[in-house]
Amino acid sequence: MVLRTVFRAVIMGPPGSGKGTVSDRITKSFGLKHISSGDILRTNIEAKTELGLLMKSCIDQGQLVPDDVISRLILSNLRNIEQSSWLLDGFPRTVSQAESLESVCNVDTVINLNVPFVTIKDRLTSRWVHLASGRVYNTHFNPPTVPGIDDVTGEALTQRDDDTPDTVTRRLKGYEHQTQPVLEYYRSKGVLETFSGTETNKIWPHVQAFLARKIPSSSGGQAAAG
Ligand code: G5P
Ligand code: MG
Repeated sequence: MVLRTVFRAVIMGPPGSGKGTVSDRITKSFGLKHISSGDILRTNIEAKTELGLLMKSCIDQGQLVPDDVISRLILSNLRNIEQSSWLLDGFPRTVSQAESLESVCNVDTVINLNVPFVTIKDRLTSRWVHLASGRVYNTHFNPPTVPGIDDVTGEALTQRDDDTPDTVTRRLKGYEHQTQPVLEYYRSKGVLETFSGTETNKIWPHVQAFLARKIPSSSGGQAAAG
């Protein structure tokens, strides 16, 4: 009998904790497919889809979009890659979203980036992004080779509308009230792994070593015989 092995991970942490940065390293090292709820929403806004137009003001104000909308969107993305190993970034963000996810699959591990709020604020106001790919830069931490230009495509970088100081404060408050309970949810299921620190380059080797132990060697990217 041929067994199919897939690995399903979630990455959590406050806004600006480095989820996108660490996700990029995880996908490069382990081949998991990266699904970012924020990137999907921003792509919809950019393309002016009905969903994007409806959700734009919510996101720009630093509020969460409704649970039913985001759950439907993410679960439909997951259905397209159910034979692959994946990493979910930015979802689930409420206990209701975590329950929706659990209704379709179990999560193997939840990586929690525990970065102090004081560290975060400066990072976000100096962030630049390549919208189409979700690639993230920072004028201090990882600047693009040419200022304002994406290293890979040569296209222009932009700043996110929700990276203003006031909106960042609102997003951090929302995280405390709505998302921290999700950490408890996963802790009680025994799948939560927390990595604390103030620098991604110091946190990353621990995440990498943890995943190297955790991920079955046959499960990177595509489902494989196990
Ligand atoms: P997002 O897009 O999921 P957030 O707020 O969760 O947004 P964000 O802002 O994308 O998270 P991140 O991915 O955790 O942050 O961090 P990052 O981009 O990797 O790093 C931040 C910056 O710091 C970058 O410039 C990076 O280069 C730099 N950096 C990284 N490490 C270091 C370091 O060690 N040192 C320094 N100096 N810099 C560093 O969600 C956006 C919105 O979409 C909606 C909500 O409205 C949300 O606010 N949304 C949802 N709503 C409901 N439910 C959901 N599930 C939703 N998902 C998204
Ligand atoms: Mg992100």
